[in-house]
Amino acid sequence: MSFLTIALQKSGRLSEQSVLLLKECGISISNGLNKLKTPADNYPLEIYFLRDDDIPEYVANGVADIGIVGENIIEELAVSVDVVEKLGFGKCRLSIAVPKQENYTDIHWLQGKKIATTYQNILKNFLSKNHIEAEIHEISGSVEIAPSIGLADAICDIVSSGSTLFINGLKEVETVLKSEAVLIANKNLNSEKKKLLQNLVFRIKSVKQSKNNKYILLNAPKNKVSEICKILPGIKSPTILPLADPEWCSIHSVVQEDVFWEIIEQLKNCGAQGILVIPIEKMIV
Ligand code: PRT
Ligand code: ZN
Repeated sequence: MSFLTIALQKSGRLSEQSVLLLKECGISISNGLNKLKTPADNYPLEIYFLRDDDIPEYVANGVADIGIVGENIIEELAVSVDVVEKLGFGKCRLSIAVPKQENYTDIHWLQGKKIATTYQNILKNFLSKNHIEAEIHEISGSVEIAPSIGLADAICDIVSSGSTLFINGLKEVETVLKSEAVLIANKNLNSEKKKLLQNLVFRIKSVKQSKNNKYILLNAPKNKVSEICKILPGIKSPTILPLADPEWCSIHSVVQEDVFWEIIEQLKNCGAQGILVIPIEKMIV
C-alpha cells in the first residue's frame, strides 16, 4: 500500500505548529516526536524530522514527498517544488534594516553600501530589480549585530515582532519578502500519492476555514429578521428557529473572524440580544 512521506522541521519555530496542524487534520503521532522518522498512527503518512534548510531539497529530489517550510527558504534555495497550500502560521517578513540614527530617505541610500544577510539570493534579486548596486556580505547567523561591529552598513533578515531589530538599534526600512509556512510537494508524485495529498489538503483547508470563521447564535425580534439576515449571510443562508415568545426568533449563522466585531456592532444596532459566539472545529463548505 502506498503512503506519503512528509518532512517537518525537527526543532524550531515551525515544529510545534506543523505537528499541531497534522493533529487538527486528525492525524496523530503517538510514537517518537523525538525520533528522526516516525509513522503516523492513523494515516498512510511517515514523518521525517529535519532541519528546515534541508526540507526543500529533500522534497525536490523525492527523498520526502511533501514538506512544511517557510516561503523564505523556498525562495532563497530556488528549488523546483510545488507550493500546494499556504498554512497561515510562521508569518514573518524578510526586511532590510539600518542603524536607527541613519537618515534613510529611500532605497537609493543602499547604493554602494555593504549589506549583511543569510539570504543572499533573495537580496541579490531584490537589489537588481531596484537597480541598486550594493555589496552583499553573507554571514550564517547573528546578522543583527553586523552594523554595530562595523561589518556592514545594513542588514537583510527575518523580522516578526521587530524586537530583535529594536534591541540592536536598527530600524526596518524595506520589506523584501513576506513569508509564512507552506505545504510543498515533489513535482512527480504518482497518482496514489497525489490522491493521498489531495485528501490531506482537503483536511488542511477545512481546518483553515474553521479557524477563519465563528459560529454565531442570537435572539432577534421577528420584525428585524430580514435586516439581520442581510448582515449575516451564513454559508448558504442563516438558520432561523422559533422561540417560545412569538415575537422573537433565534438566528444561527457563520461569520468571518476579520469582520466579526463590525458585524456584532451592526447586529446590536438591529436589536439582537443574547449573542453567543462559538469556535468551529472543522468546516467543510
Ligand atoms: O534548526 P533549523 O535550521 O531547522 O531552524 P532555524 O533556526 O534555521 O529556523 P527557525 O526555527 O528560527 O525558523 C524557521 C522558520 O520560521 C523561518 O524560516 C521562517 O520562515 C519562520 N519565522 C517566523 C522566523 C521568524 N518568524 C523569526 N522571527 N524565523 C526566524 N525568526 C528570527 C529572525 O531570524 C530574527 O533573529 O527571529 C528574529 C526576529 O524576530 P523578532 O520577533 O524579534 O522580529
Ligand atoms: Zn534553518
